[in-house]
Amino acid sequence: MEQILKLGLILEQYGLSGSDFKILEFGSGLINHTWKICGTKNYILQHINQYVFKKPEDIAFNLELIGDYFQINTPKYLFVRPLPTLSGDSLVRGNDGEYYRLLPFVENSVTINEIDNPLFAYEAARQFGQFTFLLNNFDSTKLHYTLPQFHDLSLRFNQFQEARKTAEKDRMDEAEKEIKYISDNVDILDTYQKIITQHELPLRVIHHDTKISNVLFNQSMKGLCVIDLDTVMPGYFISDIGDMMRTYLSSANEEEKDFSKIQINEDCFYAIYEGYLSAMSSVMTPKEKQYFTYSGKYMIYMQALRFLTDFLNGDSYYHTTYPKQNLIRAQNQIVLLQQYINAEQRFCEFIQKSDINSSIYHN
Ligand code: GN1
Ligand code: MG
Repeated sequence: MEQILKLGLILEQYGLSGSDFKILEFGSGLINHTWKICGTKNYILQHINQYVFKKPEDIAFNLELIGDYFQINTPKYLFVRPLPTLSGDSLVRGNDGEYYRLLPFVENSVTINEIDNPLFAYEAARQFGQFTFLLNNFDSTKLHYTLPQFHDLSLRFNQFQEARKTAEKDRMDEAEKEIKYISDNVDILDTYQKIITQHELPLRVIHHDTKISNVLFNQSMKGLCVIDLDTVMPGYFISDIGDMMRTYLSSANEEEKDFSKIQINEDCFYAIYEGYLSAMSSVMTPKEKQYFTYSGKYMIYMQALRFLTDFLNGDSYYHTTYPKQNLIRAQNQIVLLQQYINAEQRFCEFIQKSDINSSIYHN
C-alpha cells in the first residue's frame, strides 16, 4: 500500500492520477523494477537501480539525444522513448531519492523468454541490427557511458585475477577446474586486445543487452522494436552479436544445472547472421564480417569470467538463491563456450559461402 501511494506520487508528476490506474508488477528484469500502469491508456513505470546505474541522468541524456535523432531522420521508427513529466523532464526523482521513469506501453506487443524457432532469432537480430543501422550516421561519441567499461574484457579479466588473490581458500579449491579453463582459453582475451589496440572495429551505437525478452514482437511474431535501452552507449558490434549467440543458440539458459540440456542449435547461428546482416550488411566493414564468429566466444567467455569472479568474490554482484549458484552458472557458460568452439569451423564456413539475398527467413 505504501508503495502504491509512492508510485501514485510519481504518476502525479506526469499529470496522471494514481487512483485512475491499476498498478501491476511487470516483467522479469533483475536490475530495474518494472510495473504496468493500466487504465484508459496503459504505461510502463520503471524504477532505476542506482547500485548498477550510478548516474541515471546519463541514461535519460542518451535516450533524449537518440529520440530526437530518430524523430528528425526516421520518424516512423518505433522508438519507445521515456515520456516527459509536466515540467518536461524524462526522469523523476521520488521523495525517497530514487529515480523513476514512465514509458508508453506498446499495445498488442508480445515478448518471449525462449527461442524455440530460429525465425525468432532472425527477427530479433534484424531488430538489433536495424537499431544500430539507423544510427550509423549519428555520432556515437556524443553519448554517455551509462556503465563505463561494461564489456571491456581486459577489465573483466583483471577483476578475475584480483578475485583469485582475495578469494577464500574453499572457493578457490571448488573453482579450480573453471579457473584452469579460463586460463587455458586466454587467446580469446588476446584477440580482444588486438581488436582494441589496433582499432580494428568501428565504434557504433550498441544496445549491450540483446536477450530475447528485450525485443517486442507483433501478434504475427514479426519483430517490432527493441526495448530496455539503459545500456545503449558507444560500443562494438561484437557485444550485441555475441550476447545473441550466448542467449539464443541453446534453449537451456545460464541457470540450467543439467548441462546435458545445453545443446547448440546451429540454425539459430545462421538465423542471427542473416537477420543482423539483413539490416546492417551495407555498412559493416570487412573486419566486422571477419569477427562475426569470434563475437560468440568473446561474450560467452566474458560471462563465464564474470560469474566465476563473482563466485570467488563471495557472490556480491549477481543475485543468488542457492549456494554455489555463480559457480554453476560459470560451469554452464563454459559448457556452452566449448560447444561453440567445437562448432566454430562450421560457422566460419557458412559465413564464407552465405548469400544473404537468398535467406530462407526473409519475406
Ligand atoms: C545482467 O539482469 P540482466 O539480465 O538485465 C547483466 C548482464 C549479464 C546478465 C547475465 C548491468 O543483466 O550484463 O549478461 O545479467 N547486466 C548488468 O544474466 O550487469
Ligand atoms: Mg538489462
